[in-house]
Amino acid sequence: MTGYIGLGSNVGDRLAHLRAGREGLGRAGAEVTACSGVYETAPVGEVSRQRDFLNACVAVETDLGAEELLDRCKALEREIGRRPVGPRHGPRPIDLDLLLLDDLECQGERLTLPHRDILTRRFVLLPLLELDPQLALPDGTRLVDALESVVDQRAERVADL
Ligand code: PH2
Ligand code: MG
Ligand code: MG
Repeated sequence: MTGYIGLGSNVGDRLAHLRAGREGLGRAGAEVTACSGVYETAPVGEVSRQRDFLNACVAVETDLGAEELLDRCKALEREIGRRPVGPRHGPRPIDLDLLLLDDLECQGERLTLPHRDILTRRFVLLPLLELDPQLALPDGTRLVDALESVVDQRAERVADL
């Protein structure tokens, strides 16, 4: 299966955390086949007074099922130093979000695919479109068409992953 995973960090050495995430995914059974650049982005969500994030996305090939891939992402987040406390949308050393997995659609307590925030977050759209400018959701919605509604969200490419 082909998947897309979003990486984010706004605590400590943000770039090192993203790179640890990218490297850890390979060891966890999700072979990284392409990496976007790294974007510095304004925080989106309930906690607005926090440090800017670094965000990126990777494409992966995996034989894991969606739940197993999610479990391994959570384990990797803990390995890189994330503790399961703190406010929703608050600061975190690493966030690994499963965005898309083939054309899978599911809605559960732990996992929703496609990720519910793909179309409303510039820090997700820009790196995903770098990986595939034609990318669309399973229902056919093209990601490029969502860009104009999020132009007010600050995001600047600052590094390679
Ligand atoms: N993640 C959040 C909440 N807000 N804002 C930016 N810019 N980047 C993120 O990765 C991010 C966020 C919750 O996961
Ligand atoms: Mg997130
Ligand atoms: Mg998350």
